[in-house]
Amino acid sequence: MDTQVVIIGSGPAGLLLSRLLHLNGIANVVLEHRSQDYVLGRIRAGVLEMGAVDLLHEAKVSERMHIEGLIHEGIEISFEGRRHRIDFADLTGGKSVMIYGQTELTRDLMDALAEDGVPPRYEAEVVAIRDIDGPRPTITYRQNGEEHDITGAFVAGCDGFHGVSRASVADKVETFERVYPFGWLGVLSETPPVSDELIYANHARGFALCSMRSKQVSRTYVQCPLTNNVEDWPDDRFWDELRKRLDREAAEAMVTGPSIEKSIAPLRSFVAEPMRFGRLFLAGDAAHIVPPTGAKGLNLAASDIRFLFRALLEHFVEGSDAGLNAYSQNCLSRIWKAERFSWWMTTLLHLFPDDGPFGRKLQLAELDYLTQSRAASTALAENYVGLPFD
Ligand code: RFL
Ligand code: PHB
Repeated sequence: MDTQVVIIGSGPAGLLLSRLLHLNGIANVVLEHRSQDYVLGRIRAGVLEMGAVDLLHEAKVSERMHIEGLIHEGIEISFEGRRHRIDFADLTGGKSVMIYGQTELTRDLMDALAEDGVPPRYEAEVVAIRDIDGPRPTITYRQNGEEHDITGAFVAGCDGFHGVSRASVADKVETFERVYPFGWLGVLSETPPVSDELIYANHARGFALCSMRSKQVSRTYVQCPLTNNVEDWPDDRFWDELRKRLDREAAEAMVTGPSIEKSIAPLRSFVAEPMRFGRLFLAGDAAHIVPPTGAKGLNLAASDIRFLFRALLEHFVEGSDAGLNAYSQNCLSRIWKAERFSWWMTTLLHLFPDDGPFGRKLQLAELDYLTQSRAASTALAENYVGLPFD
């Protein structure tokens, strides 16, 4: 079989690219290793920048998001028993973020592709990518125990951090990495959120985050050792620990309930350079990872896709390769700024046991400065709502 663009992976990056290309008459096939239910069962991001919201609008999948999503014009930072609001609207000239779960966005994209008769091929694991320097790369995938080949003009490697795309060019990639000495234990529960906005808490016992998926569903996290398993954290222990890391008012307002989902995620900063290898383009988590503290992972995947989609359109419609040639550089310039911001927020808010009392004092001084200085608050707000998509 032959198509114009072969897309590996049906995470937000792959689905969004497929949808945008399809709407513009560019034939593509998405190959996804896992089942549709498995992909929809992964609980991940919840915060969208307006640049990502605009792209979903362009992809004609924003209707439900605009009804069910929540607009947030600020976040709260908690430390030393008090909460301080960072007012995005005031500090950035009216900007805000959208709270809408990655699961919902994924479902909207999958539904739209299925309705148009071009759904991803699920349970189709890509095992080899060949001839990326020739005119027609070949992708081999395994489905129902059989191997199939598909060729295309371009390959989009949207297969996440553990995918085959980056691995297939391992000898040509330069990587930059920082691994953090802790993880996030996340709990999804059918309980009303503690506050109307997200609370990011710095505490001597470790970081905590109170987020949400709706006015009835909470998503909460606590920093935990990497050696922990979810079995170490029965619901009662989780809620007790979270309560201890919040200010008294929030702790008292907290409504607890059984967890619907519970998982531990490691924290990592990672960038692969470049992002283009002949006719193979890496996008999203396949090329970079940020710790979730700045809520940037999904948003970076969306901005990569915006650059890649525009570049492919330019190639197929106008016959120009300028966008494809600039892809890696355009993406990386934005990615490194999000890497810096996510690293900074992680460093500011988590407990780093090896930093000792001096490190802790510096953290508290910086938090104090951040919440008192308009200039410092503005820098946080500007990055959190998202730097321009191009
Ligand atoms: P994905 O979503 O990992 O999708 C990759 C897909 O590729 C498939 N695949 C293959 N398919 C075929 N053949 C192969 N050989 C394949 N190998 C892999 C996989 O099965 C998968 O379906 O990558 P994508 O599309 O780049 O999307 C990235 C985002 O999912 C990720 O950056 C965010 O979830 C990160 N993230 C957050 N981002 C935000 O912008 N805001 C947030 O609030 C936020 N919170 C989070 C997060 C990530 C978290 N975890 C668990 C990592 C919170 C958490 C806890
Ligand atoms: C989430 O709702 O899952 C979430 C929100 C903000 C973050 C990370 C995760 O920084």
